Amino acid sequence: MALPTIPIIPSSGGCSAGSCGSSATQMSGMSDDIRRRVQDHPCYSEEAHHHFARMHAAVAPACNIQCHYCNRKYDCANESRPGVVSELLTPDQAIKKTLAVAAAIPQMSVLGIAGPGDPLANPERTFATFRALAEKAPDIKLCVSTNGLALPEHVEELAKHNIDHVTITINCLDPEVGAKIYPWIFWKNKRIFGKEAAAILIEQQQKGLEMLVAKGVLVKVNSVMIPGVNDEHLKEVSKVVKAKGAFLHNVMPLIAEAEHGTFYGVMGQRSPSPEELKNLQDACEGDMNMMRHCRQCRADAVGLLGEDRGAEFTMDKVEAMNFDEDFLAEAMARRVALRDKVAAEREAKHAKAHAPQLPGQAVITLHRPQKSALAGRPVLMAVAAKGGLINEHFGHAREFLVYEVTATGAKLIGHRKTELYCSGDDSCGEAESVLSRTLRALAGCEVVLCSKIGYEPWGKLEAAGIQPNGEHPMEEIEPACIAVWHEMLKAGKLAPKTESKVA
Ligand code: CLF
Ligand code: SF4
Repeated sequence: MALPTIPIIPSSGGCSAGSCGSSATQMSGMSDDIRRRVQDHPCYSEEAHHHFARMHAAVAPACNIQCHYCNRKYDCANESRPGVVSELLTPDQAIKKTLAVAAAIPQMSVLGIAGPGDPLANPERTFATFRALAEKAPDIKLCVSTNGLALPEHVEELAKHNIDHVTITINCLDPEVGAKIYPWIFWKNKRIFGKEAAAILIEQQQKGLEMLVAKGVLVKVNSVMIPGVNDEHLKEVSKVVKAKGAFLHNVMPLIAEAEHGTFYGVMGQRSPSPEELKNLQDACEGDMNMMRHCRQCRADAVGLLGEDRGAEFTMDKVEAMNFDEDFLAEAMARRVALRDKVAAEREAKHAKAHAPQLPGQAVITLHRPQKSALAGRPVLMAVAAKGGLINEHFGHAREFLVYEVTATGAKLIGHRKTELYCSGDDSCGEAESVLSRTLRALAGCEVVLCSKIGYEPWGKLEAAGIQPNGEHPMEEIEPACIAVWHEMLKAGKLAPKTESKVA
């Protein structure tokens, strides 16, 4: 099947730092080749994550190392939140499921293999899946996430299959630190423990990174932030991987719950707070592009980041489908048409953001800083949105995107997960406690933007020092946040804070 031509979204040249979101900033210094490779990848481009979906094929059960944050009954913490993989797939099943998902979800642009073990500890299954999909759905990008131990021996094979997005989880450069994260590795038919094991793993990761960069493969580095173990050390990791040519660094919070049965969970190792995570990401950012929109998804995730449509594609449903040539060609044509449409919309948006200003024209709707606004302080705003638009009811939101809004623009800094507050049944006795948990999840935010909100949560948010705002339904996130920031400035609410309003 012939590979369709991919239109390139033009560089947002002239974009001042942060003035149209971190993704645009990230894209502005790139060559056309790199832009083409990342513009539709929901993990490598923040802007793309509003529009494009990924799917993980869970074909890799085994792992060649042990991480203290992992219990494989609960999935791969390299790339997933805790949760069992519902179905472990054979390569044949994975190929069918991928084609079924790519036919039903035209936003799907990437197939990743991220577990539940390590893809390169299961090379036959991993490469059999990639090989067949490269032939049957050549427009889908192939992506792999690995702990790096077996990476150097597979670099040639990865390059041969045109897999140009590789994630390596690198948690340390120092074996002393590594020994606190990895109790053992399985290396050359032997189990090796402690510092010696960590030293081998680190050497293999760094060698693999250098080899991939030399081949022109785009490398993202994931790091798990473990307070008191590697948090300070990750600044050095960020500098080194950037110097070696990594494209993006994704610092993720440790997930450690006793019920997951992981070493850290059982031992009570704490996870970082959202503020600690942001501070570390900010400290690393000076040296490289940081990913802020990771959802730590499952090794069998399906759909846009932050949603899971896996239940729609169980193998019994997939096996009943017919995948003839016409079916595959039509599905690919739908995907390509959607990508063209999104590219045109994004181009129009960038053109608008960088259009010359007419005399007397209001500037507040553009993502552009105003000199008069420079006195205002940064404000965290939580947004209930999908597809880049503020289109979610407060009570229906399963997550809120968190933006830091300043005089220079709105920048995504993370997300907060919530439980569904509103099930449509107003008498739900659970509502109170779920709402309380949502309020806790939004700690530190001063504004919540959503399409609609009920009377009761409105009052509770206000009492917690968070201003609800339903004035921008169906608007794009960044201009709406900036408009709210300017309203706050005008109302005199942006004087420097002396203490946090929210506990
Ligand atoms: Fe999957 Fe990873 Fe590829 Fe993305 S996920 S293999 S790069 S397609 Fe993305 Fe999920 Fe975060 Fe991974 S949000 S956990 S970074
Ligand atoms: Fe678990 Fe992934 Fe670590 Fe292997 S590399 S132990 S699957 S988190």
